[in-house]
Amino acid sequence: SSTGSVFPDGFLWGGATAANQIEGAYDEGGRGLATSDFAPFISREANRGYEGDPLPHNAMTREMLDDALEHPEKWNLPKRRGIDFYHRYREQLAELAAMGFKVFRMSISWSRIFPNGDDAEPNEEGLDFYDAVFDECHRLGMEPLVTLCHFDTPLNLALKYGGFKSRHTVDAFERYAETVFSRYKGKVKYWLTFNEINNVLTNPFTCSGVVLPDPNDGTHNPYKGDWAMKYQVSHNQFVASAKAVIKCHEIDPEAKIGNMVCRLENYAESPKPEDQLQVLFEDHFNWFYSDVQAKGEYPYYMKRFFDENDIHIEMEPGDEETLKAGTVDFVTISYYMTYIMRYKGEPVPKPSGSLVSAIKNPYLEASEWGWPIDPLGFRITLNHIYDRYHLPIFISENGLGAVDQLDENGYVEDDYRIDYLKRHVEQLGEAIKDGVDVFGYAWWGPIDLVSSGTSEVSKRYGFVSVDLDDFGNGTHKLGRKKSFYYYKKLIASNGADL
Ligand code: P53
Repeated sequence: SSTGSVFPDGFLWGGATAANQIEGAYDEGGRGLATSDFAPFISREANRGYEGDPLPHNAMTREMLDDALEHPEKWNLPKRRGIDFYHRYREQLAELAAMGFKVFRMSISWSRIFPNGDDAEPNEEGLDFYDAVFDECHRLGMEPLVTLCHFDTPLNLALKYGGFKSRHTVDAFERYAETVFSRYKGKVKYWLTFNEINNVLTNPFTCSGVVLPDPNDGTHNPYKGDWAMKYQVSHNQFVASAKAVIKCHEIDPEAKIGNMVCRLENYAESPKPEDQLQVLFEDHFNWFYSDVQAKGEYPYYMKRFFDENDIHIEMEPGDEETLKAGTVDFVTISYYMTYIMRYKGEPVPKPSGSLVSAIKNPYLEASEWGWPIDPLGFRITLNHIYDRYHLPIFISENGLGAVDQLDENGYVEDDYRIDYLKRHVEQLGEAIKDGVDVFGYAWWGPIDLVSSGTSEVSKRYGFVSVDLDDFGNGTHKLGRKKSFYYYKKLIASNGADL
């Protein structure tokens, strides 16, 4: 490897995005509506009000959805606008390439390809758009790493079938996956199936197209959720993911396909054995997702939870074989923070998604959104994952959302972001020295974009700034923050120059 660097040669440095958070143009190019087009803006003040209260931010009920469909003008729906990547991808990608990016993680908007999810033919204009984007990535020396479904199920599938509650949606997904694998064969080497597949537990609408009837019926509450439904949806998505893996290998044997989980690393609140036991329970709820996708079968530890909670997974004939045949080539995670566990007396899946641990870690500082900053936890989690699967790991997301005071050039001295990056890359290097096989690192939101949890643009992650506010005002002019130059130097030295 290059002088002074612990990172292997060819390490994929770069950044990650999602269609629903950057593209905009929600009603152009033949695109159909997606669940993400109904994720309302939630102000920082309102968001703060949720602290300690396990309500997901981007929950959408039937009632809210109907209202937003009928009176969109009453709602601020920033994911319809994104950062206008659809029209401005050339200049935006050029800025990322200027930092020396080797990889650009993005997602395809399913409803650009199949506007209703279950159309007879794909939308050629949508297919063309991604051809152009992938070509541009290659021209700029960046490998596209593409998520099939990142929180944006076609709305029609949500309304007609309850999204992934139904096997119809599984079939539609397989068809969509097959279509893009064939179309982009040779152009895309790395694929991911579902973004943060485990977030169905807290955000079934966003993640899986499940329209919830009523916010007070318990389905929104991660402690009291409708577990039977959520685990059935999980099963259906496991099958959909495995089918996509199988198709991908058939269509393009050169391509590699991975999964993506929101990694929840848990610490016990105290040395009390009961707290350790709670950690074990909570770990299981998180490992469950990567265990099924990486090992191809249901782990032993879920059976008791399912039995005691009257959860009966409906499997179709062949599902078990599909899961076994459709294991992923590599494992990917998002890593933002760690969580503290206190004994609850029974195994109860904890909140994930945009929800921070209810118990604060006194040893850690937190972001302005209350997300604890824990670089050592990154090293710990990487070792745990590698120990469990011995599969190559890609970091799909890691990053810091902050309020930036941008000057008239879109510049800000964002030392807080540099510090977060530096400390996490340091620990990534330690994990590699420990022997963990990591082949790439994608910073979440290398260009400012729309937040997933709250649809804020003012929760900025970027090294590149975008002149845009939470209400769609702004020129879209791009700027380079101090962190832009830091990351550029870091990449140029293959991680040696921190
Ligand atoms: P935002 C919550 C906690 C950890 C990861 O999140 C999460 C979420 C979802 O809100 O999701 C991932 O934008 C997700 C991205 C998202 C990013 O983390 O809420 O895959 O789409 O933007 C950061 O600050």
